[in-house]
Amino acid sequence: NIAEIHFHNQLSGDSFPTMTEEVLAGLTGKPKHCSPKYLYDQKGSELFEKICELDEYYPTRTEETILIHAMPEIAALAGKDATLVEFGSGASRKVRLLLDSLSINCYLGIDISREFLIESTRRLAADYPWLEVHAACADFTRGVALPETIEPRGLVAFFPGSSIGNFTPEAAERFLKSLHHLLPPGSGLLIGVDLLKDIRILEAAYNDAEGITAEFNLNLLDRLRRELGLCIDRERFSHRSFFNTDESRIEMHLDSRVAQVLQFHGQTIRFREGESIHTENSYKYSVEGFQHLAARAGFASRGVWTDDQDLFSVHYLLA
Ligand code: AVJ
Repeated sequence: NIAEIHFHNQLSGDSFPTMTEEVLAGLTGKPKHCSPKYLYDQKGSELFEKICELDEYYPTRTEETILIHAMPEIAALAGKDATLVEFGSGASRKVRLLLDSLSINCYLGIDISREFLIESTRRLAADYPWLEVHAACADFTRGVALPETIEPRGLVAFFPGSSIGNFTPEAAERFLKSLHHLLPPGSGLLIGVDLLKDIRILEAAYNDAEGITAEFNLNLLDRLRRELGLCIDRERFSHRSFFNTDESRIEMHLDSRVAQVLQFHGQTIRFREGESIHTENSYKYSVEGFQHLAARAGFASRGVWTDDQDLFSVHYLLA
């Protein structure tokens, strides 16, 4: 049972800046930081799937419940014979809910994690034999483009999981503007957005008891060591995440347990004891706050659904 997918490689190895340059700029920056997209190598993508199943990590199951309840309305908004484009498709699990209930001919999954993307979309193609399945390996933080073989008609973009929260509000607005530019008028954007809530619930979701989130964060160091040859020791760092109320975001950091010095491409990188690498932001919004942001990017709200505890929101926006 061989399932065919159409694969598009949009991650060119020599695109500027390269991973080495970006990581070097982050580690020599003040404060030190690293883009969260580098959390998703094969191992990182697998660890993220484990996070999604944790008791403390409410976003995944809450978004799924909301989607199931809202499905009749979403189906009416999406119309017939749609092409579904998923940003950050990961394990392509949530999209199955849409494929089961909407009228979709063609699916394009876009993800930065190549092997993970290919495996997930192959499984999808095997399970939905009538579906035309495309996979594009791309870093959509550098801009969005559709492969030429995708017809830009009846498009529904799907951006689940509150991955939009990784962008600052300004960058989120720029990203949504570029999506708005890409989508022909009448296209939809179905987007999951995590909501502001009790700080204890938020902080527990990023500090799980099993330590999977810590493992996910620390895996970044293993990746930098393996792929870039950076001599960095995970034993010398610890995971920390907390809610920054002023910025309305969860921050994830890797704190240096000791004072240490690293050499990387002719640069000296010094850490004070306790100094951190800021590895992720996860912004939280109110429903209205996100609707305003989307409106500034040119989108009109056609529907918004939440769960009964107001943990998470799903928006249907019209381009
Ligand atoms: C995939 C970016 C939505 O911010 O909740 C989960 C990533 N980081 N636990 C999030 C994440 C730590 C996740 N997003």
